[in-house]
Amino acid sequence: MSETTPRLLRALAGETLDRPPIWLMRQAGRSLPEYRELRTRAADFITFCHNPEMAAEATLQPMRRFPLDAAIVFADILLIPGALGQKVWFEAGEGPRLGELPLVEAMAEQVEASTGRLSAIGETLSLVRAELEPDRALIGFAGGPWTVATYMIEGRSSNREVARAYAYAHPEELDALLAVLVDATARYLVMQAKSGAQALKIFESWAEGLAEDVFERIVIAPHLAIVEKVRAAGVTVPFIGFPRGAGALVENYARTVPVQGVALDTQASAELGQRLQAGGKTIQGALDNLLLREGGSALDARVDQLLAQWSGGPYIFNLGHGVMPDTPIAHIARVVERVTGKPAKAMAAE
Ligand code: 1CP
Repeated sequence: MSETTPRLLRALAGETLDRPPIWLMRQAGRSLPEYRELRTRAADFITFCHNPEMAAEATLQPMRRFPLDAAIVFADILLIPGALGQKVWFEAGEGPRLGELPLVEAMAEQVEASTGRLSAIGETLSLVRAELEPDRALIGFAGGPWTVATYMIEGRSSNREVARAYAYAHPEELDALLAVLVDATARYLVMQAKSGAQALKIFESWAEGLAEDVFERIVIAPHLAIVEKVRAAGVTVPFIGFPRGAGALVENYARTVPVQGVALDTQASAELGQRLQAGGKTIQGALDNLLLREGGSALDARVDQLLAQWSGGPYIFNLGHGVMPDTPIAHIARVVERVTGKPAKAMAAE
C-alpha cells in the first residue's frame, strides 16, 4: 500500500504501523456543541439522517476539530427497520421507539425497495468522500441483525430480556426476521461501499448474555451471511465486526466470520487482543468510554497501556463503546493528541 493510503485501511490490511490510526465510536453528534446547533435545524432525528447535506456536515464536524484518521457516516442502525416498513421515531431525552412489528412476510417483500429508501445515506457518503482529505478514511455501517431485531421486537431500548426470551420461544420466527435483516443489511452495505465507504462496520452492540449455541445462530451465522453476500456483489472493502459483550465468544466469532477487523469492548484483555492479532485479525478498541469522560491521569495511563499492549500488531485505537454525550471535548482532544502527536484545532467559539 502507498504512503497516502489512509492509515485505517493500512491497519485493516494487516500492517503494523508506527502509530495506530484513531477514530472514536459515536464521534459525531452528541458531545459537540456545533452538532447540537445543527440538530436544532432538523424537525427530528430520522429526518436529519435522511438529509444528506446535514448528515455530511455532522460527519465532518469531528474531522475538522480533531486529527482523527477516519470519519463514520452520520446515520443510525434503526434506519433499516424504518425502510422495511416498521414505524421508528425518537422520544426526546428517552431514545428510540418502534411501532408494531410488521409481519415478516410483508417485510421480506420490502427488502429490495428498502435500499432505495436509504439512498440519502449513499448521498451523504458521496458528499463526505468528496470533501474529506484522501489520507482520511470513510467508514460506512449497519447494525448487526440481532441488535436491530432486539429493538424491532421490544419497540425500544431495554435490557433485551424479552428479545432473548423470544430467541428461545420463537426460534423460527426470529430466524426468519434475521434472514430479512441479513438481506436488507447486505444490500444497504453494498450501496454504501458503491457510494464511497472504504470500510464497513457491523455494530452488534447487544451481543452479550447469549449462550454459545444461540450466539452462533443469531450473531455469527448472520454476520457470515452478510459478508458473503457483500462479497458476492463484488465489494472488496474491509469489514470491522463489533460483537460487543461477547466475552470469550469473540474468539469463536473471529475464527468464523471473515472480517478483517474485530472491534473489542472495554473488558477485552491484552492477551485476547494479542491472540486475535496472532490469528491474522486487526483489532480495534478498547478504551472505556466512561474513563474518557472522567479524564485525568488515569485516562493518560490507560491510553499508554493500550498503545503498549497492542501496537506491536495491526491495531486501530478506539473506545470500547461510544462517546458519552457529556464527555468534555478537552478529554477527546487529549486522547487524540496522545495517539497521533497532533493537537486539536482551537474553535472560534471556545
Ligand atoms: O437526537 C440525537 O442527536 C440522537 C442521538 C443519536 C445519534 C447522534 C442517535 C440516537 N444515533 C446517533 C448517530 C449514530 N448512531 C451513529 C453515527 C455517529 C457516530 O458514530 O459518530 C452511529 C454509528 C450510531 C449507531 C447506533 N445507534 C448504535 C450502535 C453503536 C452503539 O453505540 O452501540 C445503536 C445501538 C444505535 C441506536 C440508537 N440511536 C440513537 C439512540 C439514542 C440509540 C439507542 C441506544 C440505546 O439503546 O442505548
